[in-house]
Amino acid sequence: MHILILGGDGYLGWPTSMAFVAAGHDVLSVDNYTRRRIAAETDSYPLFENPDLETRAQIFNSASNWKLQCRIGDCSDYSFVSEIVRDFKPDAIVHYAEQPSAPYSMLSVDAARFTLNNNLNTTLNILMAMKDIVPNAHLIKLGTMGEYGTPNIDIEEGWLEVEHNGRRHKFLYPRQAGSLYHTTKVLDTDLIWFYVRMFGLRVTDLMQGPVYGISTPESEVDRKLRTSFHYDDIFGTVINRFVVQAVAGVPLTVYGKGGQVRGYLNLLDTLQCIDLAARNPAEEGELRVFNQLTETFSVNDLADRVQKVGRALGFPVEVKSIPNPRKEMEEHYYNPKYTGLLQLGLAPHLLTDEALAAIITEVARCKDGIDISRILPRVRWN
Ligand code: USQ
Repeated sequence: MHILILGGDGYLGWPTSMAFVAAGHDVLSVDNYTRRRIAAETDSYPLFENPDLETRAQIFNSASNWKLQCRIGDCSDYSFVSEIVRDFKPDAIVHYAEQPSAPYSMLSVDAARFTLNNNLNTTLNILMAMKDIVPNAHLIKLGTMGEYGTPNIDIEEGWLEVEHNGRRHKFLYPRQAGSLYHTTKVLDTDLIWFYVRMFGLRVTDLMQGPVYGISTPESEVDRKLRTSFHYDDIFGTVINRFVVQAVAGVPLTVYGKGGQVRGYLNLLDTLQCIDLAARNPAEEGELRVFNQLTETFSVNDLADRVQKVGRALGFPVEVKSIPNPRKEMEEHYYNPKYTGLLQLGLAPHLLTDEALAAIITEVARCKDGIDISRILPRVRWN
């Protein structure tokens, strides 16, 4: 397949680009280094340096017989998106090209406006380019479990059958996000559903939970091919942050009561899910939604596990609740369904003690790169 990856320099975009090339596809990976710019602006550097996309592609290509192509450009600019879609003629488009940080989106009016403009314009440009140039292509869009929020009923996979006054209709499952970033994903979903209804596009929306992990098979070849691993409050996701805190001797930063439950998955499983979606495209005129997670944990569960495994490895891990910088429920019902990807063949890598120990050990090798001034939260919702 011709696979276009938008946001190819990111935590998920880079390993996805390598994995698709290694599986034999023609891949064009596109980025404009927005995450690198925001990271520099907010003093949020990753644990180890990552060469830029073009350099990493060169390293990857010269270490193998593969050819990962890349382009640097801004997907919120329609002339750029239409040009690459016209030239490359993708069969599948993987859309990661969004500002992905909830805390950044809550930092200031400028950060909020950038998040809204960038994320919505990029999604619109992709849909317009698909409609006008490659109407049969399959869009694989990264949504987020955070679109649903934490409702007091079971979370279905994307859709809800409603009975009202004796009649039934299927609607998009209600969404109520907890940050402006998550809200842009809700708005994306409405935009996508409109284009699917009007123009018969094929779309898979992957409602992903927080991802953890560093290495993937393709990054084993050269350490410079590892993905960007953030542990700061802006770009670091909670498990990756806890692992770094455990290694650095900083008490694990449980926000508030720690009863916040989310659905998590290993980076390796993100790659599996994207591959499964690409090999099993949505039908023409279908918005197919999968909840992309493999298990659920509360923040307290995660802290207990990292503490237990970290201590067994010789790190004196402590856990400390700190005031929650976010506005979110700290004790709540949470029961998401996530059978769709399993039915397509997903074989989960669960957060076992061994898996956690491997990540802690890998981070410990980079201990000198940890700057503990980047750990405590700097952005408050209120
Ligand atoms: N949390 C802590 N301590 C920390 C960091 C986070 O208690 O040091 C808590 C948060 O308050 C939240 C939970 O852990 O309740 C998850 O936080 P997170 O920072 O790992 O995830 P989040 O900000 O929600 O965003 C991440 C990705 C985002 C993706 C989302 C999936 O950055 O791109 O969409 O995970 S989900 O969380 O399901 O919405």
